[in-house]
Amino acid sequence: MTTTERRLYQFPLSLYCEKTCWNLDCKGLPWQAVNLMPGPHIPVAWWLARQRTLPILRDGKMCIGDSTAIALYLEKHYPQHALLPQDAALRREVLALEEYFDDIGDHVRRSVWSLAVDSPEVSRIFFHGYAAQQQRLGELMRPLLRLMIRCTFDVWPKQVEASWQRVEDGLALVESRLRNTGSGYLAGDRFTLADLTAASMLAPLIGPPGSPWPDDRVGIEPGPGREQFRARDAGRWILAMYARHRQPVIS
Ligand SMILES: N[C@@H](CCC(=O)N[C@@H](CS)C(=O)NCC(=O)O)C(=O)O
Repeated sequence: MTTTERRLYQFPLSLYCEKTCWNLDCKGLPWQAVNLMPGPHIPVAWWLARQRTLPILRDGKMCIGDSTAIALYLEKHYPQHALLPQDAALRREVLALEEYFDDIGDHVRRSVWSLAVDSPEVSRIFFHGYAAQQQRLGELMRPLLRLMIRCTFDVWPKQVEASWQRVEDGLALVESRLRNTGSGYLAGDRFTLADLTAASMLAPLIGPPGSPWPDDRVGIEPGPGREQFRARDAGRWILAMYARHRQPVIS
């Protein structure tokens, strides 16, 4: 299948879209990104997959929405470079971790947007990766963009405070799993969907090279916040997962 037959409808800065990009690259599958504008994406997403959120993968005649459903679809139809173990108990463990970290992604997104939503750079950060014309439009709709980010991701003080706690819980779970397995991976002794999900969901906190959020790309100075996350075991592990496993696999 060619890239034009496999398309990923996405927001370039979205952590759930990054999870699916990584998943496709891991499988060595060629694909093409279609970057949608927030707002106008809604009728397109509904038309494609009867849902509101991205990512949505179009694979030939199939349209699959939701990064977890996409991961399961890819595992079934493209078993090469398997991300789910054969062993039933280990597979359940991986799927449970995937579900947990998928949920943590929501809290990471709220927490990091709370730091960037009022920045004068907000539209440049959000529209990085879009065509020049879309970027200009994004600049014009800056106040609307801020409101959309706050309302869509619930970026309000009480929710943000609770989310930072959940982010801390997620980082602590990575650290305790690594101590338990001793293998450098969250479950078993090799890279699985659990590692891919945890690393991509937590990566916006530290911006590893190869992710959509390195310092120079989102325009955040490497300040004490990111340095603090990078210095702890979970942060070092996320950087290692990106360095070791984020390259496209040539099949
Ligand atoms: N659980 C979903 C979450 C997807 C999601 O929240 N996507 C966000 C972008 S990060 C989105 O499309 N938001 C737009 C909206 O809600 O209108 C998944 O794994 O795909």
